[in-house]
Amino acid sequence: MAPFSPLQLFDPATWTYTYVIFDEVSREAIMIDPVDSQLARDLSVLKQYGLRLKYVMETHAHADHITSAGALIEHTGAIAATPMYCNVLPAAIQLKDGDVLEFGTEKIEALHTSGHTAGSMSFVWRNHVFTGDTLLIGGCGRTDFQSGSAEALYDSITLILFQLPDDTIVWPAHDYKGQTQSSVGYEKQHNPRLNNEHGERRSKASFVALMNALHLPKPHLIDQAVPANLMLGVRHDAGANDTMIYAIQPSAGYAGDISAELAHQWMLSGNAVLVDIRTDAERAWVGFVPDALGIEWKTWPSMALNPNFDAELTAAVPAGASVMLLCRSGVRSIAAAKQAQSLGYTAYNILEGFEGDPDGEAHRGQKGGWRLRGLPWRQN
Ligand SMILES: N[C@@H](CCC(=O)N[C@@H](CS)C(=O)NCC(=O)O)C(=O)O
Ligand SMILES: [Fe+2]
Repeated sequence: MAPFSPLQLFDPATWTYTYVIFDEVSREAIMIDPVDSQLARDLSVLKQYGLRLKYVMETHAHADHITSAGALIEHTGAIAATPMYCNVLPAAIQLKDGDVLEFGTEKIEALHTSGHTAGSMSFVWRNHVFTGDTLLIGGCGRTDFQSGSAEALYDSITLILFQLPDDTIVWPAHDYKGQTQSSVGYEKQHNPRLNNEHGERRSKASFVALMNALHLPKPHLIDQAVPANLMLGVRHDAGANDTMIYAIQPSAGYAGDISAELAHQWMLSGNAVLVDIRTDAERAWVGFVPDALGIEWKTWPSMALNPNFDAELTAAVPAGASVMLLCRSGVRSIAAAKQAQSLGYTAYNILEGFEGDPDGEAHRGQKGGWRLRGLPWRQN
């Protein structure tokens, strides 16, 4: 297979690199360290490459910019994966050392590389390592705030990252000089934080002394960025949209309840398949949802369970996909979501069902905003 590289995206205001990697066949993607002000760019990159964002990952709780992870979840249905010891509580996946995430047939492994912060991680994919602020090109992350430790950083770099093969490509979270990538072999030989002027490896004591003498000014956004990043970038200051990540309410037996708006967005972005489980008779009478897959949960008029539900769903939707179940009011769809989840799907229940308001158009005196381009409304 031809070698391929991560997409490297740059935020010039904070000198931050965001990375996108994806499986070429399934188009499932992950994004590492996205920046809030670049949300529109990042969404358009996903669209341009035809990608479905599966995971949004953070190497640490950043001090110098605010993540767009929460907003990306809202827009794409991605799942947040953050290092466990960074205490980003709303993230659905709390990564431990050695955890592996899969996207398509690709795999990425989390390595706990503490030092810049206690929870910091690096991520290894093929012969690439995303080092966050643990190892920078010709440098390393500072260790003077946010539970930083120069001793831990020395061990993480020399005992973990420098043990990767020399030809592993190094992709840092920041570069302040316009450099884009390096390799483990090059950094082992030439990184001046780890090697003295004679090219010899510094002792841990010498490294610690060097780090303690840096006296860098504090990142100017630190006081806003850290609390925001502990909430995946969802701010609680005036004007911020507090409801964002709470649009998914976890629930027992299925992936969770989602609002009509979120379901509509996921449908448009192709992140989940909308399954309309109302009876054929209800759909014909009340209105269809364009582009939805119609699979009855109960049959009319007996309202007995449809014995072919499982077969019809598995025939129409690929295994492992995300599905969103819609009924009239959001009750039947709970049972259907549990059933879909048990069949191996990531299944969501759409709150309020067909009576909900996916696009702000349902307030016109009658419910049924889901009938977006459907049949004419029938009074009854
Ligand atoms: N001037 C930047 C500060 C940049 C900064 O401190 N970056 C951190 C990463 S969050 C670092 O470790 N820098 C390493 C260095 O400058 O050597 C700002 O105000 O945001
Ligand atoms: Fe950092």
